Amino acid sequence: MSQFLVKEGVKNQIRKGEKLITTHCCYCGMQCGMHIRVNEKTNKVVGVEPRYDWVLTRGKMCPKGVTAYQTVDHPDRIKRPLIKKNGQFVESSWEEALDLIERKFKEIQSSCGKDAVGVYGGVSMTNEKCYLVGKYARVGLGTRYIDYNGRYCMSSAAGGFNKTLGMDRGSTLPWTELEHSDCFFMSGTNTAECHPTSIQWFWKAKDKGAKLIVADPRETPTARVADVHLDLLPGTDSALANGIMHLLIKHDYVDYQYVEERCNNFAELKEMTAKFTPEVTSKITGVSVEKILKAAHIFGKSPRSVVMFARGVEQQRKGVDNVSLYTSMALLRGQIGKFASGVATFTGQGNGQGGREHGQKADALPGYRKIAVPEHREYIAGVWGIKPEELPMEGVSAYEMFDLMKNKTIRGMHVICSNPVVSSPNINHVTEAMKELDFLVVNDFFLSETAEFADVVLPATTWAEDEGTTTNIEGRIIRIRKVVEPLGESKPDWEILKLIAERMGKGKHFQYNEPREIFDELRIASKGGKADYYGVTYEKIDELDGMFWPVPELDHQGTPTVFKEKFATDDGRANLAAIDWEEPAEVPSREFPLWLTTGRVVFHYLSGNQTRRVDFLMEQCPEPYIEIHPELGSAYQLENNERVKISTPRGEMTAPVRFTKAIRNDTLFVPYHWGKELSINQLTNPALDPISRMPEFKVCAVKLEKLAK
Ligand SMILES: Nc1nc2c(c(=O)[nH]1)N[C@H]1C(S)=C(S)[C@@H](COP(=O)(O)OP(=O)(O)OC[C@H]3O[C@@H](n4cnc5c(=O)[nH]c(N)nc54)[C@H](O)[C@@H]3O)O[C@H]1N2
Ligand SMILES: Nc1nc2c(c(=O)[nH]1)N[C@H]1C(S)=C(S)[C@@H](COP(=O)(O)OP(=O)(O)OC[C@H]3O[C@@H](n4cnc5c(=O)[nH]c(N)nc54)[C@H](O)[C@@H]3O)O[C@H]1N2
Ligand code: SF4
Ligand SMILES: [Mo]
Repeated sequence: MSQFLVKEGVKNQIRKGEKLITTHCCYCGMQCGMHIRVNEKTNKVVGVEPRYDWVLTRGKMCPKGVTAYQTVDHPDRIKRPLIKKNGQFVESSWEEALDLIERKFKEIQSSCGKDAVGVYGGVSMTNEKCYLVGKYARVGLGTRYIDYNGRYCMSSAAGGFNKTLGMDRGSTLPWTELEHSDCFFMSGTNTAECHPTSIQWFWKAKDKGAKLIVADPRETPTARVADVHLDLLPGTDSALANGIMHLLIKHDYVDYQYVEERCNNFAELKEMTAKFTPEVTSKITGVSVEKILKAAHIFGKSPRSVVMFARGVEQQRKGVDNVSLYTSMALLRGQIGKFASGVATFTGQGNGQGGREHGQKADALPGYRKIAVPEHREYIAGVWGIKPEELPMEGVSAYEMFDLMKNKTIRGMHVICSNPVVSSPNINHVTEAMKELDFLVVNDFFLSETAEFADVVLPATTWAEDEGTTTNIEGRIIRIRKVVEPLGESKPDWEILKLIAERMGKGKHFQYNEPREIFDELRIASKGGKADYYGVTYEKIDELDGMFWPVPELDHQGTPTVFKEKFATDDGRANLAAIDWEEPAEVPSREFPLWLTTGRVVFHYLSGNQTRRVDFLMEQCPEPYIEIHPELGSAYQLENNERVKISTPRGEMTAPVRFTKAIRNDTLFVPYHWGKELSINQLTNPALDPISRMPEFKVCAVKLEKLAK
């Protein structure tokens, strides 16, 4: 076991009879540094200590991070493989579970073709595992159908960054520079609740006079501390960004030299934004003219600004457009590639950045290579020791895989590290699709709502029981250390995939004894790609407090700031976006008169399968609720906390209303961390962005009804 020796100043954090292992949190993209306390006698995880010397988070953690250790030894952990027999899960040996998987996968593939078994991955895993999921699907199973939960998370940011900048690194700058910025323009991010430890950097900057502009239909804890809160209608981001750019041009805030030297399409952008006068923008977005002007002047005057956004703007049918337009705002100001300025999306999951780079996506191969490009196929086939023609072609996106399950194109499925029965839009359809499967395997350490549908559940390890790397919100590759041995008979996902690949006759391509060997292969596979990890080693990560990709050579020190001289597009120039605003896929009607948006609370994580098992977090937030403005509440003759029914054309649920003046009076907000009848995803709209195939989780039309007493 690799114990990272804690540095001098930390010694007083060690208690007698315990050791501290240095690692990072398992949840969000901040990847806060922490030391996990282990009892030396029992070798059990007993607690956590903050890591003050970690460069990004400096000892800060949020309520999820400080309780994450409680999941490692949790009584609900799955300790042995489970096989469903007569509708009940029965513990089995690994041998029996693997025999069954081999038989079923082979049966399905020999009668219906290789593509009849699909893979659904996730990015709460290390880079080593995420990389291997892609290889497992293409080489181990030989299927084209693989996609992952990042499709619901980072795909529109990726689409927008690729279009405008030619490359998708979530942040163009290291966040330790944020304290020197003068202005943050944040849209659709509730960073105070979703990346709480990032706030210290914004406060540091604010203490020096920096300004904060927040666009969100709700006055979130993030918006509450803003200098300007742009309380826009859901689904109107493109109009807002166009409106701000209109004013940047009108008031001469454009960095013309930068635009001239480094950007394409300025004339088209100017023409498109011409009609987005403050009055027109205000009419579409519902934000007052005064606030729009104030925001544009603050942003326009700031020497160093960072445009930041998250799922609020990305989880829309026009998410890629929104990202492209917000990114263009930063380009017009000449900010990208410079100190303490740039553009960033708040990467969601712990390894949301690294996990999207190495081939879990239907159209992608490691290092951001493309599965449709012949030279890319050839290179990766070479690394994997197969012929290029053996490499399957592009499959379909996450939500579209459920359509293929429903129509029996996909008959067997392996879900690894995701809970799509809770986290997908329109889950009534997803549940129906799951029922059509002939055979479902799920890797998880807790029985999730998705695992309940499985024929076989394989006990995976938690993040504390294996080593590897993740890539944080900044694009910094860091180390996750093994803290304790796997509980019971659980195994790390890479080992599970290796065992199944062996059963499928592909064992020679999966000869790994430890994560480091997978990482070494990933380094080669990513070499020469946009997300180049070739020069990264575990030792250099330790030495340098993490490494920012690209790292193209062994003696390279990493790239904290990207696009300093040129962009990653073919001509090296950024593409400004000239894009009109379009309505969301579904807008309020007489029958469904209100807007519905969904998102997160600080106490829970994603589908909730982990955080709903932590008592402290459940005490703080036991169930979903509907945020509603008191004026709207009284128009419906409701009292605070009264249970109501809400419905859309796709489904309905009941939940208590929570009165708050911090939301627009035409919009409802519901957090999505619960399953089955408590899931707001019974109602959400699966309309997909045409480029990113990201569902419109953030906008649909909803009906609210008072329940009969
Ligand atoms: N506590 C907690 N933290 C998390 C997570 C978690 O589950 N819980 N998950 C992690 C992951 S995977 C992710 S992806 C991130 C997500 O992080 P965020 O994107 O910050 O979180 P959300 O709550 O989904 O949405 C952010 C905001 O978008 C607003 N919004 C809704 N509709 C619109 C719109 O049309 N336009 C604009 N501009 N804003 C809109 C919502 O009101 C909400 O406040 O958080 C990460 N961190
Ligand atoms: N309405 C609505 N829906 C949304 C969103 C929204 O804002 N609104 N946001 C979307 C976003 S941004 C995201 S990221 C998705 C996330 O959706 P999911 O991927 O479903 O989220 P998780 O709860 O993280 O699911 C991960 C599962 O894998 C398990 N797990 C964790 N680590 C490991 C591991 O290392 N190995 C294995 N085998 N299992 C592991 C956990 O116990 C859990 O059951 O939800 C999306 N859905
Ligand atoms: S901010 Fe994110 S990484 Fe940090 S402790 Fe909280 S959930 Fe974990
Ligand atoms: Mo996410």
